[in-house]
Amino acid sequence: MKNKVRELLEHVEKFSSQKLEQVEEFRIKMLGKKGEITQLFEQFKTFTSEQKRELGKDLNELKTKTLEKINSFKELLEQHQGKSAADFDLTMPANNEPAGSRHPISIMKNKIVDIFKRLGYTVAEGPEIEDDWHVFSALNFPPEHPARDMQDTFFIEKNPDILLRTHTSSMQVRAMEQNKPPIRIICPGRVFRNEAISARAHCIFHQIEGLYIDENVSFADLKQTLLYFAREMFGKDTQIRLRPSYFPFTEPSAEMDVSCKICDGKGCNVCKGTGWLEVMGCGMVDPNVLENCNIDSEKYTGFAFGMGVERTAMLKWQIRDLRLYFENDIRFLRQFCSVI
Ligand code: 2U9
Repeated sequence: MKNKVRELLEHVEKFSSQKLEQVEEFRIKMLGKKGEITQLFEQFKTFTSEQKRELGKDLNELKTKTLEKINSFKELLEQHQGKSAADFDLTMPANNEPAGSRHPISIMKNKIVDIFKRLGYTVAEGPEIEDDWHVFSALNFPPEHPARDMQDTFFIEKNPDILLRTHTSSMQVRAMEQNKPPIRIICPGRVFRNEAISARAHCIFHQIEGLYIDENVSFADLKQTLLYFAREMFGKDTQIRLRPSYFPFTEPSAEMDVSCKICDGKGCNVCKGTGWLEVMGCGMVDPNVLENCNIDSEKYTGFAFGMGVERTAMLKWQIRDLRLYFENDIRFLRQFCSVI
């Protein structure tokens, strides 16, 4: 009898129906005069006291669960009798499901965008499939320039003029072609590079680049803008430093580091003992780039900067492996429920 009780319990747990008649059929099959459970109770009467002690609890539980199931389905279906699908709000959240949350990359993207919006930047978005001009040539990468090798690009085999953008700078070129200064834009988006997937690299990642072009824009404006960003993002005591660097599209160019929050700049294993963490690249827009986009480089100057969204989130929340973003492990994602 023990096995039979277990088998029926499984059957009850699996039962589901959209029709009242089926629920009634199920009731008769289980609890009717000749129903399965009724018969078990008949059998039960003939058992010894010891057998009754062993099986009584399970049998009662089976009966209770069956009645609960039948009653809950009856109640639900009676409530909805005569209603069509149009009478239900299918967008209502399902009961008892924990609230979802944004992906950490989206949370970080929004945080960065919000900081620059407060400085008067507007968001500009554009195509992921681009052409050579907007990704390379307009940005001062001549055909044989070694800088082109700095980016391992996905080209379309049939037409090497078409490629997946390796940075969102292409969108900024489009904005410069279409608008007159002053231009103050921030360009978030997905970019593609031909890299093997590891803890530190991925062939798809997200960037945010900024561009400010007007009369008299100086390197001091760039530095103050980035200091504001760093303090909004990493805390008001954050220090920044700029180290000389090289990009084909900016001159001079620099890398911006922020002081390590973990050790307060003293040196720890997060900052590899240096006290500093590299956050982004930046520089003054090369006059050739301005001219390529029909902007008078005698009249206007500008600065630009770019950062990886995944990397910024890793620094902010100490995420150790880039692959965590793409694995959809709920134990990782759930940790960002309250961050927004
Ligand atoms: C125009 C002119 C100049 C955008 C810039 C960087 C420096 C930079 C990297 C950061 C990490 C890319 O995601 S990353 O690998 N970017 O260091 N980006 S200046 O400069 C521009 C953009 C548009 C018209």
